[in-house]
Amino acid sequence: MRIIRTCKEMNIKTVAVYSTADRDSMHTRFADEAVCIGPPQSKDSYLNIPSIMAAAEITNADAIHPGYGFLAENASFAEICGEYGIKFIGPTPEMIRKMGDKITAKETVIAANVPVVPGSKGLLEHAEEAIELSDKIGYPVILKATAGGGGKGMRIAWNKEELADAFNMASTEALAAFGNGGMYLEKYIEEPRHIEIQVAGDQYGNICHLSERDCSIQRRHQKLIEECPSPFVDKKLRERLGEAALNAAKAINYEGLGTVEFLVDKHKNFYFMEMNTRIQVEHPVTEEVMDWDLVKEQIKIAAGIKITGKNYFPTIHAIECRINAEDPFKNFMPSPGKITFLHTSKGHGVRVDTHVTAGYTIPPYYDSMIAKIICRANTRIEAIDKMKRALDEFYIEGIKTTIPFHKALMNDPEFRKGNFTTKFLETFDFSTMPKD
Ligand code: MV4
Repeated sequence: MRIIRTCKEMNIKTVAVYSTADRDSMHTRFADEAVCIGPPQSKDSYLNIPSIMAAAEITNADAIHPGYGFLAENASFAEICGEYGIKFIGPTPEMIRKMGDKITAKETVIAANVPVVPGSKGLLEHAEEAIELSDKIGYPVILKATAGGGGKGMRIAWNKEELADAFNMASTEALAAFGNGGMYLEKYIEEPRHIEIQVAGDQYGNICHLSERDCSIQRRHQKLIEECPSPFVDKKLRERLGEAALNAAKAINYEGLGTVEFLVDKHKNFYFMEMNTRIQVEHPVTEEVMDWDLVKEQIKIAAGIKITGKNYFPTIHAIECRINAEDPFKNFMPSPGKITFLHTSKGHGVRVDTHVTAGYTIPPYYDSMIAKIICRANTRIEAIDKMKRALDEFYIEGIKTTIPFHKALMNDPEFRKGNFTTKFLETFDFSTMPKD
């Protein structure tokens, strides 16, 4: 829906691809054409490259926008598009590869003077090497599986005694889980914030940043709330983060929209975490603050149009709540099913991005996110209070959603003050969620 909206505004014809489970999804109706690419299982449809290329061939597609899941950061897919003479709307396969591998990405940004967490250069050979290194960088340290990601295959060691066992157990678990037991080690940053910088680069070396998004409110490494600007970032830190993000992007001559993610500690030290070579779910908070259409920018860059290259700083505030088909009263258990009534929030400063309608059945096969509510206002508190009203106005029947959780969050005194880190939900009082 998000890509089709912008294409229509640019007078570009669109083809929607869908699995048999998504036959009734709004995007199949909204696109100019729709092609079924397979059964519900992602590996047979949305990850089925031959099927997707066949859909592009029979519709004579000039370009493919990969969205932000599935194949969006798959370098081979980007390569195959090139072989078919179809423009992949995003960076080159080389850029995707460089930032896709955590160790290579770190080496690349270290060479560009971007701060990274102190730790091992590459993979650790054995526990003794981990102990020797940790004596130098100091405890606590965190062991990370090179084949892990999104929080999987991470283990913290608070002292030397713990480290040896931690290393052997983490490596065994990683081998079992990912088929690769390779581990690396970093200084553990306690109670970090997750703050990311939006960057945009064209085909001519012009590159700019559009300031930060604070994505610290996460549950099991799933972002739930994002906002721009971050209540923790002052003007100086914003400039330093922006410069570091541009240095990381320039190091690979980045083309397209991308996001450089940082860990930020309580002393405002920041460390490169990873770079995402795609547009992100939370891009609307930047769009609402900067009044940019980031998908339009992606398409213009892909078409060889230049960008200005100047940086953008926020003067107003935007916040996004991800609405998932999950029951927050049952430990966020998935709640697929048929939506029997739907009224989405409207009014000044409220945007709802969704593909669902009344009568639509949420399939159990994919990510549980069904809508994003984004609110924009002059100040953070006004944006939060507008979000409270928008959450109150969002009527949906037939499935459970995380709306009660978001209502409680918008009322939480610490959240309202901007006092939160990635650990916030570990101590959040879920009993404050309204039952209605
Ligand atoms: C860390 C860290 C603290 N210190 N690395 C989690 C998933 C992956 N993106 C990296 N993660 C972390 N790496 C060091 N050296 C804490 C986390 C982390 C985290 C980071 C961002 C957002 C949410 C998080 C939740 C738990 C742990």
